Amino acid sequence: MDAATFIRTLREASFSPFMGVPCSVFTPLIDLLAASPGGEHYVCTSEGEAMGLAGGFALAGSLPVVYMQNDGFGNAVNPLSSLQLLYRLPALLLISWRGEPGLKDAPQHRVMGIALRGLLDQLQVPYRVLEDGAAALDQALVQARDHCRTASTPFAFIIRKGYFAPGKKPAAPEAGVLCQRLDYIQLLAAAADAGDVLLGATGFSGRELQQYTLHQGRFYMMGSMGCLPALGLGLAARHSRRTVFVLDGDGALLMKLGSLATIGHYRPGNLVHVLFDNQAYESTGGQPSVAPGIDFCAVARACGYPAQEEVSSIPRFKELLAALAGRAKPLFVHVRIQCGTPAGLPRPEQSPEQMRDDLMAFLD
Ligand SMILES: Cc1ncc(C[n+]2csc(CCOP(=O)(O)OP(=O)(O)O)c2C)c(N)n1
Repeated sequence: MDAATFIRTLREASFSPFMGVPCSVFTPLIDLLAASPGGEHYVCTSEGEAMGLAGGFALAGSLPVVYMQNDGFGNAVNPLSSLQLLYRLPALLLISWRGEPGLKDAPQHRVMGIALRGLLDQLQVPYRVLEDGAAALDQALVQARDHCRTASTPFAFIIRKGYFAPGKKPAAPEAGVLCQRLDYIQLLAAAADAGDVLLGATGFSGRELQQYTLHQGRFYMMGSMGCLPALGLGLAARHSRRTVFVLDGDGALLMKLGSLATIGHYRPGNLVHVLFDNQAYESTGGQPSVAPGIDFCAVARACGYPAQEEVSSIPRFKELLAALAGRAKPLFVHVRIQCGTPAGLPRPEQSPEQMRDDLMAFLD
């Protein structure tokens, strides 16, 4: 399906505006939405927030469209159950079907890939798995609009990988003066003590950490987007003699920005929170995040981190690493990077259980 036709058909059927959190399945759709200034489109920090936003539009008489990965459907369930279904507020949910049974996908999608339809059934949200072609879309839209108008609650389209035909990629921003994430990750892995723990978030931080460093105490948290700082806090509390490094992305941190408040409150004296800020959801196709303009160090400071650092060059990062032992912690490091990861960055060969076992053996 061509994304432009899809958007036009939804709008003609009165569904708009669009909002959500990216999944690579929606890249052609989001690229187009982002490129058309006239069409209302909201990039949200979490799927739950997108549902709240959709609730506002529904109260104002619109039929909003919320796109999300099925992994993010978990975040949407709370407002879905106690906002949309409680107050009877309609919406069209576009849910990607990662981990579709029988198809190969990354391990973090396995459970939700199986559970998605059952969860929708349990919540009494009617859905259709969208088949290819304009006729199938027209039919599904008639059903969705009837449901939204009569029942006044959400209807879901489940969207398979490859449903949207690849679109024209937006022009890449000019290579700037900023470095890429991997330059920093390799320096950090080389500077860390052998006993330190390096945790990488969902997205490219975790994948690069896993693929391109040999540090023994490393862990790639491949799903549960936004939960890494909290996981780091738990580990840091139990391993106070090790420094725990949390390698975060702007999209992941924004999804659970409240972690800054929790860490700032409990103040683990052995945690270093490194944010790789490329102002984009790079690993799902480079869609822009709402990071531009956010002073993350100021947020961390206001949340109680006793120390913060802005970094936008390698020499500055090296200085920081050399002085790390003497710095107050939790330390927040905002590293400004440009998008870019080695071509063909593979997914890890180890299973999630293997990664868990490796880390636990290291910590033992
Ligand atoms: C709850 C949830 N929503 C959406 C996704 C899909 N997803 C995986 S990685 C990612 C982007 C992460 O962005 P960022 O933290 O900025 O890291 P980057 O991709 O730039 O390395 C998204 C949206 C997900 N895994 N989980």
